[in-house]
Amino acid sequence: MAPAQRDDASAVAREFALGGEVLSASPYGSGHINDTFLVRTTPGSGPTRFILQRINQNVFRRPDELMANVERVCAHAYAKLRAAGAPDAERRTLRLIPTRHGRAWLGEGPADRWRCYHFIDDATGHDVVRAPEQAFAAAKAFGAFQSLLADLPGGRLHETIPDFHHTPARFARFRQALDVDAHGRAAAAGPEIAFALARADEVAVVTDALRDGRLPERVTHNDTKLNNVLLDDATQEGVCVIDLDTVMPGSVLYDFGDLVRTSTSPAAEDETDLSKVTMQFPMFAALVRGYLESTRGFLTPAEKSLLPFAGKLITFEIGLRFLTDWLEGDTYFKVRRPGHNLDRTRTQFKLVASIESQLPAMQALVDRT
Ligand code: ADP
Ligand code: GN1
Ligand code: MG
Repeated sequence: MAPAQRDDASAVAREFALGGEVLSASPYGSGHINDTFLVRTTPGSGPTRFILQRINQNVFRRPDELMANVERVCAHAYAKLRAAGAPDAERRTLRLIPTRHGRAWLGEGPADRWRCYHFIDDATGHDVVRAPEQAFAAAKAFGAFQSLLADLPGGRLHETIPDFHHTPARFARFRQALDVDAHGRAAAAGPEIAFALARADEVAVVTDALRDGRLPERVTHNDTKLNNVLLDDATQEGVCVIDLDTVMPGSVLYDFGDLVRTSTSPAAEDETDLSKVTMQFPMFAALVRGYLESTRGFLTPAEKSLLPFAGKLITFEIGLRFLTDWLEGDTYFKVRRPGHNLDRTRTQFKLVASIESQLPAMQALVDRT
């Protein structure tokens, strides 16, 4: 996808019912998928900051289904929070700003799809975890989000990316990319490829259990990295879960697993000094406490027991996806330097190794909680 131009984004922002005049639209955030802009307006009847996003249609092939999901999820979450008397429901869930023509999003046919959200003030999405309190807050917020959507009316959500967390399918795609080696890159990733191949027999644990009914399907977020929940700048409390593009049927283990991947290591996802990458046990303990606090009412014993393994599985799966994208020529994730996806792979696999060495202790903690 061509990088979005600022001028484009300002012009697009004027298509939405923002209340004031658009002053600027600047690239914003560190997401790997969509083009995100912070829009500023003159004071009108309401707020002066908004988030404008162009949906990545290379990744999301059915953007109208995606937006239909987002619309339903936002409406349900907001209605429930208000009904529960939450004093700050406006900050606790994303809300779509309609277009000037009263539509929930902009674009149709082959055109780009754009949407606009209220800006959540005084809260931040962190790329790296700094304190157990942040891990606790993030896990509690994602658990509460699952709880909020447990009674979503209107039938099953669309699968915005089929088999998104089907680890065996991800593994098969990796094998295929390795066989083809279209860019002659496999030779440079010998240790990473060997690491992946050595773990082939563990990839189906969760998908098999879902298929056999040993684990329930639920509405899950599926992209619970730490920077996809905004934490209050003053209190570090979880304020708002964002990035709703992959909210769809899934397993809670996908969500908890990605929290372990992104909220236990003190190193960035693309850190090149691997000595910094480690699964910090106090962060894991905080994740477990936070997550169980908001999910105790519905989590089954089978789900709870697999929480530690899920951390390993999802970290491995995302590492596998980075490695596959590297082998396929960097067509999926945004990259900012040569070898970026390979660096990300190494970080994920180092973290997998760290989790593996602590898995018995992680399991013991969960089992006695
Ligand atoms: P991507 O799918 O590319 O990750 P996100 O939806 O996560 O895109 O948005 C990118 C970044 O923009 C987030 O990490 C967050 O910092 C910021 N952001 C997104 N929505 C909002 C919002 N409503 N209010 C404030 N910041 C937001
Ligand atoms: C992407 O959209 P973003 O940057 O929050 C990706 C996730 C990966 C993550 C790795 C739709 O998340 O699946 O885990 O990068 N999202 C999609 O950082 O593929
Ligand atoms: Mg994001």
